[in-house]
Amino acid sequence: MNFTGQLKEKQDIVNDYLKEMLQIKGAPDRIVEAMKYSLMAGGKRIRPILAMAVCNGLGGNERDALPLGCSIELIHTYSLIHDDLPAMDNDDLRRGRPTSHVMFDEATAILAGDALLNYSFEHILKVVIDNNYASNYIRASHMIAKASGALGMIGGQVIDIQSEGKHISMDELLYMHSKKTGAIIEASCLVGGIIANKEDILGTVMEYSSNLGVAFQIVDDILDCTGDTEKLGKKVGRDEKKDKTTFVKLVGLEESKKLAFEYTRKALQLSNKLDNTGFLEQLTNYLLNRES
Ligand code: GRG
Repeated sequence: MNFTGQLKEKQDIVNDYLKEMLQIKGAPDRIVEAMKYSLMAGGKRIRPILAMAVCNGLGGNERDALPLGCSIELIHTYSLIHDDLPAMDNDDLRRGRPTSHVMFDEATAILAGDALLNYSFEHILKVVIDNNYASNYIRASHMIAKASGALGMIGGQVIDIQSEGKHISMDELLYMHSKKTGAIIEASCLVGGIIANKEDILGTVMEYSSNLGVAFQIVDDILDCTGDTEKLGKKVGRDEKKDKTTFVKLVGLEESKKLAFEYTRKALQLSNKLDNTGFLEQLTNYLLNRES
């Protein structure tokens, strides 16, 4: 099967698992509806797929990384809902649909994000219990919690908000994105390595994923300038409108493309140490050349 087929197969596995996860009985219909609305609106599912790919590449069973990978997808979706709120980026289109606060209302969007975050950790603990409190599952769970909190994604978001309308340096931009975007991408890959029980190679997984995270964010910035709303499922030109420092603003479009290529090249040098099936390499290239 070619890469596109393999990717689609993995996206289907993730989507089936997420659908099953959201069979929440007993909660008010409105909150479950709002959780499903954002979670099942599409999305590339790269975080759970990275967890599965690293796990598989290191000799584990990719299905073992699926439950924690999907918990990360819930955290990612909550961050998108909250990031789109009027108090943050105030966006009205996400994953090709009106954002949660537009479709429902602001209070429901806040609560849907909160509910996804809480449900993610409820599910993580269930996975730990189901695996007899195995230490690698506990370590992987700790990794996810740390990456999504003040030391990771939320910390990065705070720096992002504080930096709006200001000039920041390349080092500051890289630091902000290592937290805001990178921490969760790194945690996804590390979860794959930890679940595969390959502690000795986690340093390489970390290095691979931090390079991938930077490349991913640079491409995100480039797509905000050159991308197509229809394909991206979100409005373009938002960074400029909000006077954010981006890679494109700092070094220009052509240099940003070179930078994305360079970080991807560094990630690719490491991907073959993590996976001899070639899937991770193809996934890394796909993320550089994506249009959405
Ligand atoms: C509000 C708690 C809180 C955190 C916000 C991650 C984040 C921090 C905000 C998301 C907004 C954003 C544009 C982040 C930069 C890159 C990024 C994470 C893009 C979206 O990820 P994709 O491309 O989206 O994987 P899909 O829809 O494919 O899942």
